Amino acid sequence: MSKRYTITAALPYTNGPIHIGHLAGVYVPADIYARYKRLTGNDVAFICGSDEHGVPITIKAKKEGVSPQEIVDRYHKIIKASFEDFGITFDNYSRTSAKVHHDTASEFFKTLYDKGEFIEEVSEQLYDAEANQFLADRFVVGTCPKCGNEESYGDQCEKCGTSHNATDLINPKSAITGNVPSLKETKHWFLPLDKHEQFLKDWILKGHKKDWKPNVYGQVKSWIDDGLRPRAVTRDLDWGIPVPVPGGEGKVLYVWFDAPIGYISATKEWAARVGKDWTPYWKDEDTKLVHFIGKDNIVFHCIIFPAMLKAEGSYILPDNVPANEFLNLEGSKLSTSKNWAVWLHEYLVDFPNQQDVLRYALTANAPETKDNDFTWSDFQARNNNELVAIFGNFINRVVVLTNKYYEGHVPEPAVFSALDEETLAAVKAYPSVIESSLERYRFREGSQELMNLARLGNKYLADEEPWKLVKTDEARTKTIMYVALQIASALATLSEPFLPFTSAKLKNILCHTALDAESSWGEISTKDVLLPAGHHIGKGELLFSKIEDSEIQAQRDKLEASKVANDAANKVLEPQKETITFDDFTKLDIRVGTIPEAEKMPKTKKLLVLKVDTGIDVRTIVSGIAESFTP
Ligand code: B3M
Ligand code: ZN
Repeated sequence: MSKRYTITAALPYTNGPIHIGHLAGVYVPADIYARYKRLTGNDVAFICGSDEHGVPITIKAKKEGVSPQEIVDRYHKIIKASFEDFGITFDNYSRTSAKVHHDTASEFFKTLYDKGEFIEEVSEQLYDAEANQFLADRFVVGTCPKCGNEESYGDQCEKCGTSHNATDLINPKSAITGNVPSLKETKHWFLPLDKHEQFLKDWILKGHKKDWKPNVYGQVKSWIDDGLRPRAVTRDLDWGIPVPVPGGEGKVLYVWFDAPIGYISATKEWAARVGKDWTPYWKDEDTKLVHFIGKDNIVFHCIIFPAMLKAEGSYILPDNVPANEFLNLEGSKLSTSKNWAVWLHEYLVDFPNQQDVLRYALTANAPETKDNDFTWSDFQARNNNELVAIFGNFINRVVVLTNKYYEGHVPEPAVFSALDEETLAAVKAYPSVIESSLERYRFREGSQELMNLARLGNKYLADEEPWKLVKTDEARTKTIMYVALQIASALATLSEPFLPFTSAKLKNILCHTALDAESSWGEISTKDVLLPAGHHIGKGELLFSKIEDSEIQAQRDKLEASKVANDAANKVLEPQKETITFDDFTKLDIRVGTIPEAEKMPKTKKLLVLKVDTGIDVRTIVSGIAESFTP
């Protein structure tokens, strides 16, 4: 039955390009799900956009000496292009600097304000007097009160995922100056999460959310069990959405207040563009809202945003939040600052048109239930042993033999053997096998089921050996090729969510569009014939090609070079002498001299001969500055 789906993928912070960790954790699974839902006839809004507010962007801008706007403009473009390059089929990729978002977020805040849903309170907040700045979120680092991680941010500890107030940090330090902050009074608006505790308990713990992934359910339960407290949803910062109520001058909305509302504004923007009404996607109880995120975003999507939506009153709540764990790279944590990453735009330079290989390797090894490791050797094995040796090999044989024996026409089958019947029945079952994985957000399993279908085809051909039979039994050969072509056709359709570029190529080779009713997902289980006898297919093209050891080594070398550069940058030299005291220092006679005479040293390019008057004596100094200074 057709249903309406609002599928969101976490809005990436626009302070850098995106890497394989983002793709594996959020965007590939979300895209597989959205494509699958569309293919099975549902009404889908797949929504994302750039998260352009928040401290990470301000910090990056400060570091580069440019405006935050310049940073977000630069990375919004790069990130958007990467998503397009990898076939992520957002219905809308918006940005939180868009007017529609500023309006929507302001309005949302005002509604809660008018309903009396906030606590307005003057309290003491961390302040860096030297930087003349309140220290919120990533502007302050300290020890997490829950897990003891010494590098927790003011609003969230990335190690244990807990969200807290900056004043909860133990030994806080300013990320701007390194100073120990002082406390200064300021007014903010707080969302009383404690007030929503009962609702959250009923909704998540007592409700039907037991089908959420154990990692998500477990984290949420532990936070609720620990007790919830009011959280400030405004900040003393100058980059963000201005607080739209009296007394809010000079303050902005907390980025985690405005960002999830970005899903709503992006839906509005999309609906206006395609001439639809956005409201059912967010307000109709029959709509299924699903948030794809990484595990560090769980608290915001499972506690804070639902509390906001509930307090507002007119919105639906998420049906599921299938958060993934983290992906590591060759045994170490992915890191933007250490350049320990595989950047999507760089990958495509080294492996042009091989988006599906990365999509597949990341899905087959996705960090669904625990942190997982991406290694280049696994990437190579997934390509060479599965995509090339199984999927590609099967398709290649089918297409080449059909062209060779029947000039590209699907042959008329004779009598089906028991194995043929069994094989055709197995093909019919595959859509529901894959669906059952995807419905439970098990994308790894789904990708392996797809590969099993290719395996089935490959084994069928290897066992039946039509290339031998063709000399002796024409009728049997035709039947075998007919069966193999049905498998190929099912693969073309069922691979679309996982391997969209390959699926498009394969549909093109099999001339799917020439079929009366284009073979669709549902028809695979209901129709007896996918490619009818007489249907003409095209010539083959190789779907995948082998990746050589040298290509893999080049990638490892690239990572090794990052490590070397990084180690050099962080190298701490052992002190060669003891540190002197200031008194020792004052014993030095340091003088400013004047230069009464300077001339070029004959027969040299770089040297000037200087007379330097120190006030005590006049010395001659030869200095290598002649290329930059004239005498
Ligand atoms: N920008 C965090 C992140 O990039 C944040 C997600 C927002 S989703 C509303 O990990
Ligand atoms: Zn922690």
